[in-house]
Amino acid sequence: MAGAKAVLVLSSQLGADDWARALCAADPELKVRVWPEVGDPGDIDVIIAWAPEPGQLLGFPNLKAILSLGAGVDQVLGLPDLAELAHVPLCRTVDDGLSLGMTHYVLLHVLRYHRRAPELEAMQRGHEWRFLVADAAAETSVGIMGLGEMGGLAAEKLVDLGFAVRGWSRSQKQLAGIDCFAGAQGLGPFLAGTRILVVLLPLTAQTRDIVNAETLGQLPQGAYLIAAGRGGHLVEADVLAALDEGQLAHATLDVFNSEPLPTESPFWDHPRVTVTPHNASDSAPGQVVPKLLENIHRARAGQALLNQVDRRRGY
Ligand code: NDP
Ligand code: OXD
Repeated sequence: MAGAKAVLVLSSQLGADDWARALCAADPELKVRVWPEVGDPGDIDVIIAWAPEPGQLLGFPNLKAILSLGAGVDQVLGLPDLAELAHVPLCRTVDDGLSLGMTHYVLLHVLRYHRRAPELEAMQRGHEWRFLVADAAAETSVGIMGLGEMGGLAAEKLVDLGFAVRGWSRSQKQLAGIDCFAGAQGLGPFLAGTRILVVLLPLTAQTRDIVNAETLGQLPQGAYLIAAGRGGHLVEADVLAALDEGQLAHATLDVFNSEPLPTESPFWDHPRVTVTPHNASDSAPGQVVPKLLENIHRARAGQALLNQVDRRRGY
């Protein structure tokens, strides 16, 4: 296979041709193929993918690495193919631009709730002039589930803006200005003091369905939900019930059980739901390609890869 090594890009959702072009522009020597033009499967030593279809990762005898275009890898880890590929490392995307984009999304929607934008918009629709003020930021508690690349930066920026920030993670953290909670025993106390809940967890066996009647019921009444991790975190019927009962005042949802969100979903027309189309943040090829190239070189040189996923942990 010497001399014939090639990278295969497969992503129907994320513009595989654009990624292939960006890779070739950054490294003109690199041989890049785009699914389904695979050529000789024996040439393919690295696959770059977002959400492969079952079977798409199989049949490449010289595969050395799978590089995910997502920060989350549940859409790859969920494939039955992975059992046969236990020897092939899987890496995810970690990118400052992606974290910053997510931070903008979180700030946009936290500020929207903090400054009572939904009420102000309703007042405008009703031609109602009433002096409506926000609480002090220090009295508005924002709780972030997941203090990793996404949640960590968003939490830091919310602290800078004066909010009372708390975070929940798997392992205990000590972060300046943030009230940190961890593990199953930390979840209840974390939720009890959270007015605006931001979900930025990876989707794993432990976090699936974590936003449910029981956890929502532990928030103070009239809390807000901002969900931008994965749709599998949400028990959607419980979110709707919490909205209808007033346990949740409003929800901003970027991720759903089924995407694209089905046209018949009650979320579309719910007066207290903001729907965004899984666009909270995005990786720009220009920023991510150098990291993909670094991992391709490392895989070919037999070196440790960057941002390798711990498959047992699920993220
Ligand atoms: P990281 O792996 O950097 O961080 C994950 C965080 O979640 C860590 O703090 C981790 O804890 C915590 N966590 C994981 N499992 C548990 C658990 N069982 N209990 C408590 N905490 C847990 O991921 P990122 O921040 O890079 O990304 C998070 C997710 O955001 C992605 O998996 C993806 O699903 C989603 N995403 C969504 C986008 C969108 O546009 N909507 C864009 C990009 C990402 P610990 O620190 O202890 O390991
Ligand atoms: C990601 C995403 O995981 O865009 O990167 O959701």
